[in-house]
Amino acid sequence: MLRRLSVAVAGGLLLASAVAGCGASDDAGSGNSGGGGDDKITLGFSQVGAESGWRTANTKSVQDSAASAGIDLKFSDAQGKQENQIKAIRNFITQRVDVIAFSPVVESGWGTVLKEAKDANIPVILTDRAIDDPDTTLYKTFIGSDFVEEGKKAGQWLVKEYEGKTETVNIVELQGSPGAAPANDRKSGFADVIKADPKFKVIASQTGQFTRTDGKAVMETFLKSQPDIDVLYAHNDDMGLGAIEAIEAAGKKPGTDIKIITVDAVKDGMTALSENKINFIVECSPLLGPQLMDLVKKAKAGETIPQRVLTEETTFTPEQAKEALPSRKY
Ligand code: GZL
Repeated sequence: MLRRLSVAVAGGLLLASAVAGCGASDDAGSGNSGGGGDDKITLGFSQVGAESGWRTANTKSVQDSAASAGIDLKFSDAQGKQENQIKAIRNFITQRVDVIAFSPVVESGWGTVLKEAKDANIPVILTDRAIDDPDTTLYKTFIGSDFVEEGKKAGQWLVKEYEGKTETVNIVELQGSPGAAPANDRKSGFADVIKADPKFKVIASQTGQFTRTDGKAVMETFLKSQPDIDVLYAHNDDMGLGAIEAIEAAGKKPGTDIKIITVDAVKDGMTALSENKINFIVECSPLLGPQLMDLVKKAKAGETIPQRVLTEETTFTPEQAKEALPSRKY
């Protein structure tokens, strides 16, 4: 599904909707294009890891877009560890890359290494996830979703789904990886909306590390310890898909016996949604590559960049998933 690239700048905020599939070129961008010529921009990129379908699609978008933009990409996979990201950023500084971009695996603990990048006069761009450091001069911009809004959209769907009902709604929650901005914010956004009605009760909430394996294991424990679960809210599709396996193994019907809300809208999640095994998905686009490369060029050229580039996303019901699936790029 193609959405027009709409750009509106207001108070340093650039609103750009991810144009699904447009920027991520189809050629198999190799990513590491080796040492660039003099005028070629070199970008050091530290990725969280490869924990989910979303992350895989995000990595492809960054690598393909760098290749299409003629940017020399030095790509590092942190395997989910902050210390690996800090090491990678220090290596990028030593290598004197032109720009550093990264998706912070957790919100805290970045001040020291980003100060080193700033002292080395290397611009830094945050992609996908934000940090909680109050010093916003440590990075040029943050391009990514509003995770609080995503949590609110999930809560709003639930409120609507149970409108007029009075009986208690028992909710279990699979949180993303501890300390990650999407985990913190999707939890708070959802809680903010459902707190308006005391019938909604979160009876269990635990991290599933954004992975299918952990999502399945934690859902198994929920099913054993909670006799009456009405709803699962999973902070990403992958944990929701793992939970579906556990729910089916327990002889229950996902999407019917236990309603499921997830976030991301990757292909496997959308397929489960189209089969009514998931009831509602809040989209979080991984296709940040094209906009990131534009920002990298602007940062290198010393141009003014909005402090926040917000990616615009939508939501999907089973019917909408059926329509969107054929053209889904990830
Ligand atoms: C969100 C991203 C999250 C996805 C997960 O922008 O950081 O991390 O929702 C991924 O699937 O693991």
